[in-house]
Amino acid sequence: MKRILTIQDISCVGKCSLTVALPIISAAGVECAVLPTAVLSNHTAFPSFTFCDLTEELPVIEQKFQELGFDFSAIYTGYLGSLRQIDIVRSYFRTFSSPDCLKVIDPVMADHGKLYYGFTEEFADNMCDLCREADVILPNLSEASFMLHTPYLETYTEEQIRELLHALSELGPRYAALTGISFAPDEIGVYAYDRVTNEYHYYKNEKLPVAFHGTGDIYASLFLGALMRGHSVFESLDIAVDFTLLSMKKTLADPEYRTYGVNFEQILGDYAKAL
Ligand code: PXL
Repeated sequence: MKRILTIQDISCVGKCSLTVALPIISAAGVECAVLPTAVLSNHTAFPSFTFCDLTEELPVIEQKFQELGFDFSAIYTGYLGSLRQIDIVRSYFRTFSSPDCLKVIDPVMADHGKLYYGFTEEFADNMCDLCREADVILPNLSEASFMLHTPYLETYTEEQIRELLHALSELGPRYAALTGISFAPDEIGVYAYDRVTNEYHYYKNEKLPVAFHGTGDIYASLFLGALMRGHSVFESLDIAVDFTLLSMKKTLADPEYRTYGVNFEQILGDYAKAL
């Protein structure tokens, strides 16, 4: 059984980051080791939250992992809270790097052209630097534009998306995948580029008229689970599109649904079977 390490915060309430990654990657039949970067009472889309920073513990844990000889088939990072945490993740990448350890970065920091609360352009530049060391990066269009210093595109052509992907892959990662790409009002999907084969890949499905918090984390976790189970990068991106949509549909069908969480639990059985 493969073991991956995911590095992100844990928010006690509000499904995102570790509370999403752990169940999804486990459902994929892959061991999910966790490195919590901070404990929040709830994610930051709620009106207020508490925050306990665990930064100083991360190098201590790194040293212990090294001493005990742990290795990982992938390191997957999501929401990181500070410049120092980016540096620490870089150190983890280097400490545990091997040709068999895939580095996957979801550079969580922005959406709809705006940085999330607490993030700065300096953070975006540092995250961009970290992305140079990854094998796969999964930004949305906002994150890509902050990292590349290009204007945020509300509407775009396929050519513009390909140019962005090319620029992202020039940073270093073999695969760059832009999430949330839509060329028609009723469809949305992922557009990806493989720098080595020079292949582009677009996969879309239905676009629902609602946005839920945490879907990016669900998407990245579904992707990694599929990848670790032996699907190709492009196949895994497609599987993640389909099951993210399915989990959003399950949420909408729930009379008590809240926009700050997705009922991904209800698709885990089918996801496991599909892998
Ligand atoms: O979904 C990304 C995410 C992760 N963790 C925390 C967040 C967010 C997005 O806002 O607030 C704490």
